[in-house]
Amino acid sequence: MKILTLVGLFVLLTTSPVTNCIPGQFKTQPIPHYFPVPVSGSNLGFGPNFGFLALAVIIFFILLGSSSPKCPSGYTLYSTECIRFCYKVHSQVCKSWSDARADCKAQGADLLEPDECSFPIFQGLTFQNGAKCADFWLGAFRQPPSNNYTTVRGRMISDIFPFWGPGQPSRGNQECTEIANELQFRMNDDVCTELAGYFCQKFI
Ligand SMILES: [Ca+2]
Repeated sequence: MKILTLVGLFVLLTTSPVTNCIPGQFKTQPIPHYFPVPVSGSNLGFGPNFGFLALAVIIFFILLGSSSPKCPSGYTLYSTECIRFCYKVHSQVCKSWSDARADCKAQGADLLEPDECSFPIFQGLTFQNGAKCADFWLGAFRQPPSNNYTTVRGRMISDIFPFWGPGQPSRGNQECTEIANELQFRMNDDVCTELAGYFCQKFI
């Protein structure tokens, strides 16, 4: 739609009537001159139109550059001063962490990476409306024997990460991270083969 508007603007501006291009002697439609005006007697008729053509081109590229990318179908934009991405909540079919990640990847996304910028998305989160999964996998895990949790993009998550739930991470045989309903949607580590919903994240 924006492209059609721009094309219309382009056509309108570049086909506007040509007047005598002598300053102070406009007869029908005074048009400001942004380029030198042909001298009297040699009016070639391109002075004002050429100016508007250049202006239309400039406006076109300004609007083109300011157009924002859109999220894929089914995804919602999350945009703050801190971070910008698209996400999709899967709450109807509960999967293991590996299967959940595979599904996100099949959509050209990955499990949502927990960090200080993205975690506020879970504030006030409620899944009372038909969600079949209580907890939701996140894009962070550890690979034993390492005790360190890292995100799917390789960022370390320390034990003092402020969004861990009380007493977490508890480790043991728990190697994958989730948003835990019973922890008021704070982060928990859990057994990766447990079934949970998941958040897919796609950066744009
Ligand atoms: Ca735990």
